[in-house]
Amino acid sequence: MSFTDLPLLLEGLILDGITFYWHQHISAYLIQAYVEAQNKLTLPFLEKCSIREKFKERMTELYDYPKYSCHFRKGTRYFHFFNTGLQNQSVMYVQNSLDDTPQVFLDPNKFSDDGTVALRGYAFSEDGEYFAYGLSISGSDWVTIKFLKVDGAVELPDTLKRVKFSCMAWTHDGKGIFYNCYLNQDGKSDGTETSLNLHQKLYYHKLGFQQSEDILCAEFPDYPKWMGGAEVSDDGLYILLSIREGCDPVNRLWYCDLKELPDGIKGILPWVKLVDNFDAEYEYVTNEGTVFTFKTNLNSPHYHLINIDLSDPDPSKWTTLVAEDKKDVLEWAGCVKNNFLILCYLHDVKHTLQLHELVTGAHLKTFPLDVGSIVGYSGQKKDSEIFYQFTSFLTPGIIYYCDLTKDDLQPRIFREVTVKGFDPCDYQTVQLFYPSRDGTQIPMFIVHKKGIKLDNSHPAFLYGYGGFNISLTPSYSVSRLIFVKHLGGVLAVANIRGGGEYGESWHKGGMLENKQNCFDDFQCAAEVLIKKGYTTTKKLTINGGSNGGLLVAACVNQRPDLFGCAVVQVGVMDMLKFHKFTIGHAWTTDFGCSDSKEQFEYLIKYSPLHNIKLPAVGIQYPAMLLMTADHDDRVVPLHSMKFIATLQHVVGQSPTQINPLFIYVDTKAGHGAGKPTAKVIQEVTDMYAFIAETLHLEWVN
Ligand code: X97
Repeated sequence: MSFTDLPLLLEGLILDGITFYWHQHISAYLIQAYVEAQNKLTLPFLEKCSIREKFKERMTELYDYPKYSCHFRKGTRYFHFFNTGLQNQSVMYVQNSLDDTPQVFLDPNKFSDDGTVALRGYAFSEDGEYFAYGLSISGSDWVTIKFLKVDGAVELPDTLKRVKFSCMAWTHDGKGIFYNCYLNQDGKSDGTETSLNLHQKLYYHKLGFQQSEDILCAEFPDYPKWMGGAEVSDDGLYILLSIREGCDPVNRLWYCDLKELPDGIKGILPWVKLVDNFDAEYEYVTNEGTVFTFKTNLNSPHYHLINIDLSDPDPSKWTTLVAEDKKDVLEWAGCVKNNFLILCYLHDVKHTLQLHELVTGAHLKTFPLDVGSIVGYSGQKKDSEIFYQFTSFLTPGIIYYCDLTKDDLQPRIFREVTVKGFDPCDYQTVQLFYPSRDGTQIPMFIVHKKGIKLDNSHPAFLYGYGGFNISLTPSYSVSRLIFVKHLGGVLAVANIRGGGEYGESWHKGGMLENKQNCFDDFQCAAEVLIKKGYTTTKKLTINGGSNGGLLVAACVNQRPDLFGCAVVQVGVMDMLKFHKFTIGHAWTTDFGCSDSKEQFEYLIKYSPLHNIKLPAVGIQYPAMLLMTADHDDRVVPLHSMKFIATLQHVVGQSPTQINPLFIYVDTKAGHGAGKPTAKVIQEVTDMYAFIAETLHLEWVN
């Protein structure tokens, strides 16, 4: 069947009467034809971008540096992930002691030839002898869980399907795991479907049994959006159930005392409802007997630690273990060496790491740390050592090791990697604070070559996200550094509202009826870059993905004159219908929902799809590249497709619109997680090739 057969075929169907099946069939066919036609326009444009080959060559060369994760101990062994440089997926290694030679434990590159099958989540049994791991195909959120016996990495026959947004928690007897799945979905579930994910259930899988025999442990038939993830306490005696109904940092906290189950797990667990409202978030840290420590934002937007005694659980009896810091945000807490706590704080968008006493909460030590982020940590309550990984804009990675049995508690460098081709001394990172439209001070990082003149001559790349309590801390990116080094660029990352940079109040400042603050903050960032002499409108690119794609598209609609180029990755474009597809309903916590009149009123004001209009005379839309993928089941590709169709129809037809308006839809790819290196390199190559071509940037050696 060819594209031209379509009208005939459609007509025939209308005469026959369209059944639902045929309707779906034809929609899929039409969409595929549409995507192919769009890609056929975009690819030749990208292919003729003058720097494309050079960028890919340099990216391949510079990305080829060793990438390590922290080592972590499980049972009697140590594990870590390692990528030699360009391997599509990182390989998991095992060793008996830190001095031993690491052996390959699990090589995800063997899962597929093109690297499109990725590891998504894993869990070791308490004794470290069994390993459960998730596999995701083509970037989809759907996961299949498999099992290995760790000794010899022997595959077990157990396979769990239709798993999504799942916990993986072993009971300490090593007999099985808790996991979540959606068994009620009709039709395909390969990540190309758009059907809603509702009625997630919690199961217990007993090793050696069929999935059909798994034990249903929690379900919420009256609350289709609830998702209950299980965790096993450090002492193995309790199951904790965190129930969420969206992406807000709030959860109910139910638990089950395994002592109450002399016959083991046989059905729905007898849950005790410790917290049965969505007023705050409670994250389990550890427990000593019945006294449980939680990290919470209850009456504390910057988070703090509390103790709750299960034998006297009335909220009036809850006590503060580590008080809220009025400036810094407590991001996570872990227990190590039985009676120590490791606390990671965010201080003006930079991480700090502290050691505290578990019993009193007292501060013992702050680990020395450069300006940047902690992106990896390992250390369990029963361990007496920790590993943590540091990164920043100009530091690819340093892994520290600290033996807590030593009196000096002095961390030492365990691994440090460098990237040949970038001397950090040639570049400079600055953090500035600028006022947004309403006067709120917004932090922004800027990275550029040392000694540049602020004469508005430089191309700039401005990145943002602005939502879901997610903070953008400094990170290392080879592609962005190539932009800085070889395209003479200025990299800017704006920590706009909606993120978690200053706790829950910063998040709330950019959600629901305050969402416009995100766009204002981002547009003010662009104006600051121009006012301070870094760049000019014509040389400014804005970029964001997912919720950040929404940000970029909304800003382009509101200020088409302010940007030269915009790259929108896997963006949310239809704010009136996003809740109708896959897990979209979970985002109503940040966005609101068009089913409510009040929320409709503010959504319609900025929804990218509904705010495309011909700009005023003399103004055109910036060059735009939308990127999405066929297996993105987080933000389904229809968002980008409807947006580009409308944009090309409304704006593209105008004779004064010279800048190109393109979409590229990748295949065998999803929202981003687990993307193989080959695809990552191709994606950034296309993105920067497009930027350089449309902004007329020259490659400098
Ligand atoms: C999600 O859409 C994740 C969807 C699945 N999910 C929830 N709640 C989470 C979870 O609905 O993983 C959760 C995730 C982040 C923060 C808080 C909760 C959960 C559920 C049960 C247990 C633990 C966690 N996310 C957003 C996304 O992808 C932002 C990050 C996660 N978006 C795409 C938002 C708009 C565009």
